[in-house]
Parts: sequence; C-alpha cells; structure tokens
Amino acid sequence: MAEEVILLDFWPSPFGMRARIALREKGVHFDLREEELLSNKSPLLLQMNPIHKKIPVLIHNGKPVCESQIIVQYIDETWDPESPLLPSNPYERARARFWADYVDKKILPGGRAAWRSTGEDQEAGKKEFIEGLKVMEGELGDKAYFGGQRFGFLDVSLIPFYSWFYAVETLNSCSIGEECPKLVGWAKRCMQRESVAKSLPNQHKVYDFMSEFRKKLQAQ
Ligand SMILES: N[C@@H](CCC(=O)N[C@@H](CS)C(=O)NCC(=O)O)C(=O)O
Repeated sequence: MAEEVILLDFWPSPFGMRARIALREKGVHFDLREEELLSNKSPLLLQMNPIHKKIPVLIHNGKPVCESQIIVQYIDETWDPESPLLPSNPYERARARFWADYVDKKILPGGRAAWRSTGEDQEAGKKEFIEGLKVMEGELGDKAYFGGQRFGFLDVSLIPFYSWFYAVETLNSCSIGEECPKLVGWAKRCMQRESVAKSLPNQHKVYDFMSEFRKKLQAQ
C-alpha cells in the first residue's frame, strides 16, 4: 500500500521548515498543505492537533505527529535508517537533543522579541538572540556541522532561524555576520544542501512578512 504523508505547514514558520528539511533529507515524498494560519485554520489542522492547534503537523497514513522536534525524530526513525539525523551513540544523541532544546528556549524567544517587540523588549530580544547564536557558534567550533562531518538533527533544528537573519539585522541595526562569522559560514554551508535551500524562504520575503506582522501587532 502506498504511504500517505501530509505536512500541515505555514511557509514562514521555522518549525515547519524543520519538518520540510527532515523529509527532504530522507527523500520522502509529501503533500505540503499550506495553512491560512492567521485567519482561518483548516478543520484538518484542528482535528489533527486539537491540543495546540499549531503547525507543523505530520500526518502519516492518517496518524498525526505534532511538535517540530518530535516530528524530526519521528521522520528519522521512520525513513532511511542508513542516513540517520540523530547520532547512534546515546550520549551524543542526548547532547544533540539538549542543544536543540536550547535553540527553542533561547534562540527562538530572543529572535521573536527582536522582530516583534519594540523599545527595551526588542533590545533585550536582540541581545538574547545574538548571545544564543554565539553560544551555538562555540558548540559548533571548527566542525563542518554540529555533529561533525554529517548534517544532522541539531543542524535541522537551528538552520531555519537563518531565514530570520536579514529581518533581525534590518530591524535592529546589527550585523550577525560580524558577531558570529563562523556560524554564518555554517549556515551558508547548510544552504548548499538541496533539502535546506528548498525549505527556507527568501530572507527578504520573511522580512516583508515580519514587517507586516509587526505593524499589525503595533496597531492593536
Ligand atoms: N513548539 C511547536 C511550536 C509550533 C508553533 O508555534 N507554530 C506556530 C507557527 S510558527 C503556529 O502554528 N501558530 C498558530 C497559533 O499559535 O495559533 C513546535 O516546535 O512545533
């Protein structure tokens, strides 16, 4: 029986990007269904993720998997075990999960405040974002990817935030390239992979989206 793989998604979402990258890394054919997240969530989204009502949702043969990090792990365990995203060593696996969690706890809220907020909150967000990226740069060290020579789980977790760089720099008058040159080198390396290049939207398009969203928030 042919498999059915559906991804409920929203193009600027870094969480959606993770799922897209992982599916493409594994060569899985999927039906990408773009949600009208801001105005009109589909009945399928509400049915498949009734708890959080958020994208991404991976629907595999009718069964939903929610939360981006869990989705990436599911994809890794389900398809093409010859090309794993998570390391085989349990300690290395725990480390990759620890840092992916750090991305969600530090990079995400910092970056979000840097593009959504104004005044002191925006400044604090920018600082948190750049500090977090510097910590990640330290973890990367001189390696090609976080796990060494192979693109893996932690790369998938962090690379979507590269699509925010132009917007954060423009809205905060800063240069991430100057602050974190090695990390930007890593991001450019990741972008050479088809799975990543196809899954990340153009940074200027993301900036336009964020600027509009900001205006709406400020008008509220
Ligand atoms: N922790 C979740 C976060 C997912 C998330 O925040 N998705 C946003 C889009 S970026 C969403 O669906 N928002 C709709 C809402 O909050 O109603 C994950 O990693 O998948």
